[in-house]
Amino acid sequence: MKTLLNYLEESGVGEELTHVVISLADCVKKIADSMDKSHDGKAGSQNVFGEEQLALDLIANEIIVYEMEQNKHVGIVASEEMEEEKSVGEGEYGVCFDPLDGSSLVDVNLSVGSIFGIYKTKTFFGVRGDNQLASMIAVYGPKTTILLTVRHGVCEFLLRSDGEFVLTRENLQVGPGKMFAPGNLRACSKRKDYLKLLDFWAENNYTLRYSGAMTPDVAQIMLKGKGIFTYPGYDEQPDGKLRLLYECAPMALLMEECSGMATDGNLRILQKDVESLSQRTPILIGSSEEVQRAMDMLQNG
Ligand code: FDP
Repeated sequence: MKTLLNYLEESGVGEELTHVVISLADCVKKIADSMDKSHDGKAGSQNVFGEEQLALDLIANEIIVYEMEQNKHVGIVASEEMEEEKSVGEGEYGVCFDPLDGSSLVDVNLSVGSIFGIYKTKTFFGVRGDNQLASMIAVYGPKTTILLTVRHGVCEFLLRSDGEFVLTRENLQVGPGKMFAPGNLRACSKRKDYLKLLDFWAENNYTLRYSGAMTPDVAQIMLKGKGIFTYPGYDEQPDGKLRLLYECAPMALLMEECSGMATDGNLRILQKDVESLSQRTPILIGSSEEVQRAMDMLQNG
């Protein structure tokens, strides 16, 4: 079976980017290991031995920052768990990440994820998703998997029990099909257009698949090859909740590499400039057919 390293070597992306992706895959292994059965994911809780635990999202953050400090090709990191970007060395690569997306679901044992965007940059201010050299998400569920793009399509890798990531699916494609994952339903109380879109999905026999964590919700669209995930804004929260740099831009690159679309309702997510690290954006992401329909039916994301 082809390993992640075999795949990267064959893809011709070069030794440096290969090294960065492999370091991130090592982080995913360590994060998966930290989700031991006694951990409920919350800070201040104790494990079965009565030891104090850090929240899992902080542990995941520490794992990634440490690994990136060890990688000579990485110069800067930014994390949803940190207020500022952090210099980690002299390398040319910048890695941004949400270390544990959906962390509020750990205690109820639903799937969660990690999200990574890889750039060649010394700062994340002013970058746009289109500048990413690669992006990757990890899903921690019944299996630990990675979906990766180095801009040659999207592949899935499975973490085997021997610690090796092996290629399980390649050239993922997203096309027509009736599946929806509707985030931020609170917006319906203020937005009749979003309620109308929901009615459309319900009346037309779409399958509802929504877990409450964006990473597994968007991963399933790429793996099932159909569907849409939405997280629009509304007047109290005009840009919604999801972060452009840490969540939406890496997901958007993956989705476009699967022939899908990702937009804020007006602009491709990948064309949006990062003006602040915590910048939020509405997002409609999935198959071109479904995203186009949502854009037509919604006023602005
Ligand atoms: P979480 O807060 O649990 O980390 O961005 C975070 C996120 O989860 C997404 O994974 C998820 O899709 C979204 O928030 C859920 O938002 P709501 O709380 O509005 O349902």
